[in-house]
Amino acid sequence: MLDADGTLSPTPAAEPYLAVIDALSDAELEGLYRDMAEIRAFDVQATNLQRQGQLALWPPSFGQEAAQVGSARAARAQDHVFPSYREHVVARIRGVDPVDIIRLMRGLTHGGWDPTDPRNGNTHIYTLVLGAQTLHATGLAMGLVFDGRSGTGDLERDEAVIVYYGDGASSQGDVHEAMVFAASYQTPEVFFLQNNQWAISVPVSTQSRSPLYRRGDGYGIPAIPIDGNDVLAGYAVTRVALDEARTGQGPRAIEAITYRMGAHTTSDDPTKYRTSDEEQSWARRDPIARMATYLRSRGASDAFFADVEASARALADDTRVRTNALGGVPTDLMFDHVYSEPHPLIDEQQRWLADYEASFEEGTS
Ligand SMILES: Cc1ncc(C[n+]2csc(CCOP(=O)(O)OP(=O)(O)O)c2C)c(N)n1
Repeated sequence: MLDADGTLSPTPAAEPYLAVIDALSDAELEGLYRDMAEIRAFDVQATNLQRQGQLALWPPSFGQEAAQVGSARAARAQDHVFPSYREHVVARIRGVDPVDIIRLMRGLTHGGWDPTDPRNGNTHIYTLVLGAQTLHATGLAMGLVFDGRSGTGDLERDEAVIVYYGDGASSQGDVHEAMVFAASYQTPEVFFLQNNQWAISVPVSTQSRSPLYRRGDGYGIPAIPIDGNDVLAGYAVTRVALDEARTGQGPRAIEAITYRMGAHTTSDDPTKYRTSDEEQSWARRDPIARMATYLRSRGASDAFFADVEASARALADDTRVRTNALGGVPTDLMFDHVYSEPHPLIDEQQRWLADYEASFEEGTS
């Protein structure tokens, strides 16, 4: 709907979705921009904190803000969200404290947050095993059908599931099994694929010889490709797909075509496998810049943009301060869940590590 230069010029294929966009107020449209700008500031801060040794690893979401914000804002409060490991703004929109993501990446917790805590908006924990969350999501969606919590015709109450995965993950068997079960049981579920062009160093052309959304056909799952750098498309198409799914029409698939502008994680060096021409051509399609242009054309004020910049900076500052105060990794944690009962070898290793840690001047590494 939104061109790379920020002009609203919907194609004929966008027609059925225009009413969904028209229903958004100015404040809601500005909110989509705010979500994207704030999470980018957070993401840059988290990357810097990793470089300063404050966390072990960081998977940047830089460049994928539109796909994530649009789809997350499209979900209703009662929906269930299954992220992979890069959906920082999805988690934030649902209520997860972004510092809980940092705690996970710092090694302080195994899960990061409690999905059953209502403050976390039914957001399940990050899944680093590629594609596994699609099975978890389908299982939950099947449960919704069995329990009559979906498909009653009440959009405000019926529950649906959205699951995020990547182009690389689409090659995992788990994703295919999840789609077969979803189609068989007509689950109220949206498979939201962010095709960010690269599975670490493997290009999407190696993962699939045909566009990924076309795989939906093979399972009998209606699938739609969208411009993943257009937050309006992400919002409208996901909103419709979730509502179709929750009304008992079965699962839907969306392929958001986007680009990972940063590294895969802070352990990766993308200059080894992609060209700066490619990076620059995608930078010209930046999702945040195009939404800014669109909002300005609708009359958004300088004061609005200044306010977003200030709140983005405040989020980044808060993240830095709270991360620096998180403290060291509790070394017992890694031994706690190896066996369900005490084990002499584990006890010995735990004692060794405690002695080793104590040998440092500060008593901790
Ligand atoms: C089952 C499994 N196999 C391999 C890996 C190693 N691995 C981590 S991320 C990744 C690439 C994932 O690419 P994609 O699904 O496109 O998601 P992106 O990281 O680009 O968002 C791989 C192969 C893993 N985590 N899990």
